[in-house]
Amino acid sequence: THKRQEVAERQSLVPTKLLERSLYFGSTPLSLRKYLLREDLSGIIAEFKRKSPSKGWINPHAPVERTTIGYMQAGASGLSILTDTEFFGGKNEDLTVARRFNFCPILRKDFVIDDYQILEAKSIGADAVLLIAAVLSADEVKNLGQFARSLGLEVLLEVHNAEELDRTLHPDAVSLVGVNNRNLHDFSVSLETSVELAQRIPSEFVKVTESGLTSAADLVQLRNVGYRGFLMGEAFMRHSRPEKACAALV
Ligand code: IGP
Repeated sequence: THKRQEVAERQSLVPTKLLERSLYFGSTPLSLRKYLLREDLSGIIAEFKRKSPSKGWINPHAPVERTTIGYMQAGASGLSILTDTEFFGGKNEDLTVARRFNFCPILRKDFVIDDYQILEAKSIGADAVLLIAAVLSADEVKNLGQFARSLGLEVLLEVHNAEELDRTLHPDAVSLVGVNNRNLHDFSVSLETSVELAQRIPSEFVKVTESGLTSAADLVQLRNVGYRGFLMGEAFMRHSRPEKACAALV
């Protein structure tokens, strides 16, 4: 509900010319799928996350530019930038800053419930958006996903279980499937979630495993069951120099 309110407020403030006025209008987004499949990169989607509902403040001070440039130089395949302020302490400007300094694909990480947020994602320079099955109906995933793809953005569909996957996976709307290892109700983390769901995801979708990844052994284990994308936040952000933690793992 806080998102509904936020979107309604911003929609009335921002002119309908949002996209036409953007630096990124007409630019072709980078393909996260392709970057994840490249053999010369790690497959890591390195996340910039200042705080979270489960952990509170993780790193309020790391600068976006140095951190994201460092992530990219370490060999990350892409960046995930939280733009939600209330729960994650992020803002759109974090993404525009990351965009200005980096040439790898950027995922806008937010609670997307409205077309407006997708236009906004494109206008601030994102290449991909996240759609969370737990908070969307099948029709919403389809409509939001098709709208995103009409703008050239890729869609990462996040699921927690087989029910969400079977209910929302729509081939025209989704390019990548992310399995979130973090249980939304009690915040517990189990990589088994990704292991169990791997075979259920059709091979045309690039598989991404999300949350709770900490070691190279975790990545090897999940690569062996088919994952090509590894979304990691806290393991990097809990260090004062997150980009160094990323470089150490890659
Ligand atoms: C990263 P972790 O455990 O490495 O910090 O997790 C990412 O998966 C997590 O931030 C995340 C998230 C989300 C955040 C996954 N899905 C949806 C906000 C909204």
